[in-house]
Amino acid sequence: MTKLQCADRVLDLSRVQVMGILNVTPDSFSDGGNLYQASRLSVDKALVHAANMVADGASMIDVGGESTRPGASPVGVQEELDRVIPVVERIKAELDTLISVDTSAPEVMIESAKAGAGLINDVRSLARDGAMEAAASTGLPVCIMHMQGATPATMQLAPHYEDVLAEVCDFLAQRADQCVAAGIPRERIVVDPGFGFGKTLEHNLTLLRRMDELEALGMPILVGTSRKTMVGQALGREVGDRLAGSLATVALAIERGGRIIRVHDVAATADVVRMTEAVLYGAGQERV
Ligand code: 7PJ
Repeated sequence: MTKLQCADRVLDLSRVQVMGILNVTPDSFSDGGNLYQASRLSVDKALVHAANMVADGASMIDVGGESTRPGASPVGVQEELDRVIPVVERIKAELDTLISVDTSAPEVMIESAKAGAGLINDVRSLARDGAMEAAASTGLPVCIMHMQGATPATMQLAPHYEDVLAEVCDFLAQRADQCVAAGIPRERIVVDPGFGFGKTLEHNLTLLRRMDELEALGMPILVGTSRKTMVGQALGREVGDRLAGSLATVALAIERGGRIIRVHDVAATADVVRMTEAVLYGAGQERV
């Protein structure tokens, strides 16, 4: 479980790794205008942002072309391909880093793998038609995430659980079994409790408090709390003012077994990761 084989790269999970978020949606890297196009300029900007995150300590870049914010509208496959693939190709050509692709679309999984991606990150846990087969055919590791409700458009309507930890844990265990049955080796599966995906503030806080219970699944845990509404609600902060709150969740998540930390603010997070690991395991020591 300490090493993840990602195409031609190996991710060492004996140390906590930082995943930098690279959104390639119209509101993030467009050149203005209504229709996003993978113009040279926008791909250049995405590359610069990725390079900065790598320099700041990210060991992988998560490229996402679909907005999964609550209530977001769906994106067509061709549009998602047009957003994502040129950026994956550029990062692969110019940066020495692992590329992850945040997608639920089988076509995007397959084309991303051809373009050099090393990890598939699907908030819908490969539930779309053909997604599990597509992911398996790439041979890449996958991150499966818990979400209550079928889609981001509806997930926040009325989240309800009897026991949020048990339900998230059961879901991930079942989904992992299905992945294995579809030909994805268990050693290539990463699990994620899905902070903010069909959960109230109290659900999210409980999930984080008891996240160590997910370690029993025996698969590496990815954590994504960066700038999320749970931080905003707990602190009463707008999205641009959630760094300190997000960092607190990172330290707590690492203590509870988080191995990959998905964030916007890489430099600050990398320091929190190193400091937390130093306290937990001693300076310069590795957890095995
Ligand atoms: C997550 C994600 C997450 C994983 C997003 C946002 C929303 N992938 N993609 N886990 N969140 N694995 O970043 O606010 O929590 S998009």
